Amino acid sequence: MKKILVTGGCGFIGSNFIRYVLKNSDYEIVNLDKLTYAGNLKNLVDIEENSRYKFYRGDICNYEFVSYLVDREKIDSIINFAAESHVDRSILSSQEFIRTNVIGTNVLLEVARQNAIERFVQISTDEVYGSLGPDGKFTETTPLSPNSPYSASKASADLLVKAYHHTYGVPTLITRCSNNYGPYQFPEKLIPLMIINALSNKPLPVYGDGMNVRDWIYVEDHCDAILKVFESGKIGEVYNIGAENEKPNIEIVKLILKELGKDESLITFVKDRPGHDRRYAIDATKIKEELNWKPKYTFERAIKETIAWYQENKSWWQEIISGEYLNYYKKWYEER
Ligand code: NAD
Ligand code: TDX
Repeated sequence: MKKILVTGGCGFIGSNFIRYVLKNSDYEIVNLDKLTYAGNLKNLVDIEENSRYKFYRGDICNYEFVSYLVDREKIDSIINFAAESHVDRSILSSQEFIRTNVIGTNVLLEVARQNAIERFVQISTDEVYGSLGPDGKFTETTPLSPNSPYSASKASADLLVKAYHHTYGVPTLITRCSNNYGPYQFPEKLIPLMIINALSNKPLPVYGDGMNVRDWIYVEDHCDAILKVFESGKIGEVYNIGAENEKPNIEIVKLILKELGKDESLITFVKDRPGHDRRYAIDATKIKEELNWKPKYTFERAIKETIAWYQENKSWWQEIISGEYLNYYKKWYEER
């Protein structure tokens, strides 16, 4: 049985991925997570007793610890989800983004090189390609042109991954996915933030004119695509992942309000995000044709399920939106 080191497995996508892999394969999973503000052990309570799962608290920037762990657990492959992931936080302060996203990835690559790891999958993002005008989509050959400290740190990590493959032959793969939504997403991100504010009858803060476009994919479809890339992707390659579902932000916000039976007067247009990318759109032809992947969920179905999940799991998010989250919310939405 192969053993995969999943980093950042207590975050949104990582926890969904671990659950998905335990259900749909027979791999063993070792989860390494620092438990930053975004990491939450409650995201995986239902599987913590699973005999194919083990958790370690630790930092991917800690070379000695990662080295020890990979050796001790006899890890075969690494899938790196661990990151600082929120664009707005990277605008307030970028240091942690460079540390975890760049230095942390470098540590993992070094350990992979020294331990002859069989496959190294880097979970990147469509944001490394920058911003699109009204037409066209990102393909795997679109030049990297990141615009935020977050996306610049992710693009830097991608370049290191490429260099470690080219120079040392580390067997790497990179995935670049569009915006995810689904259960366990931290409420700083658009969809959970709007659901939670609507449920709490608080203003829904829309940046700029609300016409920035994002391309949305249900998290389980993303997890399924990552597993396909992990198992069948060609070493050294990049795979875009997306579900052809572009929507202006304001449309998403109105849909959430409608679904919850709340009034559109809750919408508040607020100061724009500096350097706000206008549009993202993913061309996923390569993964569809080469790896026979396609999304299983329609947006109409999955957004309803997501809204219902937040309605049914109030205690999960109520615990989160106290403390650190309140400080961040105040700093970003009220003091800027
Ligand atoms: P998240 O912020 O919800 O989770 C990140 C996790 O990484 C947390 O559990 C955190 O504790 C952990 N972590 C942070 N720094 C660490 C460190 N130094 N060492 C060990 N663990 C650390 O993020 P997410 O939304 O689940 O994103 C996961 C990955 O997917 C990221 O690499 C992100 O760039 C990428 N991605 C996200 C999206 C999206 O829409 N959310 C889209 C495309 C790509
Ligand atoms: O309060 C808000 N108001 C608002 O109008 C927030 C939080 C966001 N927005 C807008 C900004 C974006 O146009 O909604 C859009 C989506 O914002 P985020 O949820 O912050 O996502 P985005 O910046 O697009 O980045 C996401 O997708 C790519 C993830 O956070 C990244 O980790 C991933 O790489």
